[in-house]
Amino acid sequence: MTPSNVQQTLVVLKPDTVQRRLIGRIVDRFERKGFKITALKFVQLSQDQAERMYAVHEGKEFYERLMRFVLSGPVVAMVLAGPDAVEVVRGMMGPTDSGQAQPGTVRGDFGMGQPMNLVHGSDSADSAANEIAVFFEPGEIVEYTLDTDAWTHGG
Ligand code: IDP
Ligand code: MG
Repeated sequence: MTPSNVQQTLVVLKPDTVQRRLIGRIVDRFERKGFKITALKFVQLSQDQAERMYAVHEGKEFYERLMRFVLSGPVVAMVLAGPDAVEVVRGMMGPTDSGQAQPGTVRGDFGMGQPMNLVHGSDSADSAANEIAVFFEPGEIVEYTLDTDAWTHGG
């Protein structure tokens, strides 16, 4: 078995997911894929958290609209662990514009555009570390073993 590059990544189920009652369906996809949930919370973002999460987009033409959207209702934030988690989660999400996303991806199956594209996933290991810190204290990340680890990634 090849050695696995186990990473942690931040996933946020955005306000449209919560309002459309799709939380369970989307979490289910990540669980079935084999990811391990190491932290999870249901939260209304503060302005400060939203600004930190989307700092790289400040000044872009869609920034104000994006802020209004992510602050419009509660979200689910979670940390997922697994081999190449950043890249694999991004693949499962699909491209930013849900209208262009392929069937089989979260955005392709449930979305029609942007900014309402259901899910956020970190785009690099560095972003993941910064974004996880926006939502979770280090003590809220739970390290544990699943009996199925060996069956999902040769643990
Ligand atoms: P990503 O979520 O696929 O990583 P980013 O480019 O990081 O996409 O943009 C962050 C979020 O901002 C997107 O998920 C989407 O909600 C929103 N967004 C990005 N580009 C546009 C746009 O051109 N129009 C409207 N909203 C956008
Ligand atoms: Mg992004």
